[in-house]
Amino acid sequence: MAEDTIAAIATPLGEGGLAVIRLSGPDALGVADRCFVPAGSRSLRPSAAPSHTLHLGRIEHDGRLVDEVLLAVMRAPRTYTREDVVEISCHGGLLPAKLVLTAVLASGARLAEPGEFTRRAFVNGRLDLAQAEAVADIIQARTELALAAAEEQLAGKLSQRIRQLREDLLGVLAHLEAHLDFPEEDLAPDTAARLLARLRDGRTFLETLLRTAPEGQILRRGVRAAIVGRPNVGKSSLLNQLLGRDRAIVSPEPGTTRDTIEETANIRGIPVVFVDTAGLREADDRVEQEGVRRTHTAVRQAELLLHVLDASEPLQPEDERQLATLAGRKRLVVLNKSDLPSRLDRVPEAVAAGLPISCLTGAGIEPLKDAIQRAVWAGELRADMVEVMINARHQEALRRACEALHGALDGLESGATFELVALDLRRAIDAVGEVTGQTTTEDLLDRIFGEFCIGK
Ligand SMILES: Nc1nc2c(ncn2[C@@H]2O[C@H](COP(=O)(O)OP(=O)(O)O)[C@@H](O)[C@H]2O)c(=O)[nH]1
Ligand SMILES: [Mg+2]
Repeated sequence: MAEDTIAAIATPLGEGGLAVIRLSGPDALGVADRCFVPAGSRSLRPSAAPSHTLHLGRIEHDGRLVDEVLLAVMRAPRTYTREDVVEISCHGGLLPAKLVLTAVLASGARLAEPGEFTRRAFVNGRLDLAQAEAVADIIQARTELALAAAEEQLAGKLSQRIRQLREDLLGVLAHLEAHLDFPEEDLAPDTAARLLARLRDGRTFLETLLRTAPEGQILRRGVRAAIVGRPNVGKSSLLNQLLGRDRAIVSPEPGTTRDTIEETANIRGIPVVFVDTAGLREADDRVEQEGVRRTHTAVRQAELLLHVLDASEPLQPEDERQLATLAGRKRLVVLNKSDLPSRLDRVPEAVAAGLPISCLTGAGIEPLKDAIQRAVWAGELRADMVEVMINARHQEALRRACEALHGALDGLESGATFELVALDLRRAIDAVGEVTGQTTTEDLLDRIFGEFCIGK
C-alpha cells in the first residue's frame, strides 16, 4: 500500500455544473478534516463519518471560504483504489475546482500523477492490468460498440480467459518440472499425449485471441479513410453526408478545399476517421501546393480510400491516372452526382463496379456505409467478438507467447529434453501473464498509466 495521499481534479477543466476533486491514500480523511467544515453544529468530521456517506459543508483555506461542497467519504477497502477515498463535489468551473485542489494540497495531499488512481487500483489488486487499460478505453470510446468492448474488458471477460490459459500452461509446466526432478522415470505415453493436447489447445486459443487484434485496434483507434479525387467531384460534399452535418466548405469553385479536414464518424459502430483532401492535381499556387502535399500524406496514412468520381462527366485523363496510381490500395470507387444523367461510358472495370451516390439527394449513402463497414471489418459484428478484443500491447505479448508455445510443442514432438521444453513453456507463461499484469515491470506500468489523464 502507498504511504502518501494523492489528490487531483477528476472532471474535465472548463465550465460545468459540478467539478469533482478526488483524494486517495491513508491520510485522505485527515486531509479532508483539515480543509472541510461540515454544515450544522452536530455534523461529523470526515474522519469520524461512516463509510460511503455524503456530507454538506464548505472547503476553507487559511480561514477563508473557498466553496460550498458535498464531500463523499469512502473507507478502504471498498473503493476504487482500495485505499481511503474522499470525493469533493464543488461548483463547476475552473476556479472553484482549482482552489479546492489548492486547499486539499495545502492540507497534506500530493498532486497525483496521470493515471495514479487507477495504478493504485491495479497495485492493490482491485483491477488487473487488462481491466485498468479498459478504463482508459472507456474514457476514449467513440462509438457504442467500442464502449461495449471496453466494458466487457473492464468486467474481466478477457482477464478470465487469460488467467485460465495461464493456469492450464502452468499445469503442464508442473508436470514437466516434476519429471525433471525424477529423470529416471519415463513419462507414461498417455500422460505425454495429454500434455501435448493441452499445449495444442492453448496454442489454438492464443491464435483465436490474436485474430481479434485488427478489430480491437479499429475499435480503439478508429480506421482512417481518405476521400480522394479530382477537384469538384464532390469530396467535401461526401464528407458532410457521412458526418450528417456541414463540416467542410462545398463550392462550385475547384480548389476550395486547400487543407485536409479530419472528422470521426460512427459507421455501423466503427469509428471511422474521414479525411477530406484537397485533391491530387498539379497545383500552381503555394497554398494549394501545400494542400496537395498534405493530400499525399493523408493518402499514405489511410487504411481505406474513397475515390470519388463525377458521374455526370466523362472520365478524365486525371481520373484514369489516379485510378491507376491507387490501384494497389484498399479502396471504394464512388460515382457521385448520380442525380444527373450519367456520362460515364466505356469505363474500366474498377469504375463500372463503383457505387453510385448523390450527395445532393443522399441516395446511395447508406449502401456506401455498408460497403465501408465490409471493407474495414473482416468478420461480422458479433456480440461474442466484442467480449475479447485485444489491444496492441496484448497482441505483442500474445504473439511472443504463441511463438514460445510453438517452440515447446516442437520440442515435445521431436523429443527434445524436458529442460528445453520447460524453458519455452515458461517464456510462454510469462508472456501470457503480461496481459493481466501477473508478470510486469515498472517500466511497463509507467508506460501504460502515463497515457491516462490526471485524476483517473
Ligand atoms: N448535382 C450534384 N451536385 C453535387 C453533388 N455533390 C456535390 N455537388 C456539387 O459539386 C460541387 C463541388 O462539390 P465539392 O464537395 O466542393 O467538391 P470537392 O472539390 O471534391 O470537395 C458543388 O457545387 C456541389 O454542390 C451531387 O451529388 N449532385
Ligand atoms: Mg472540397
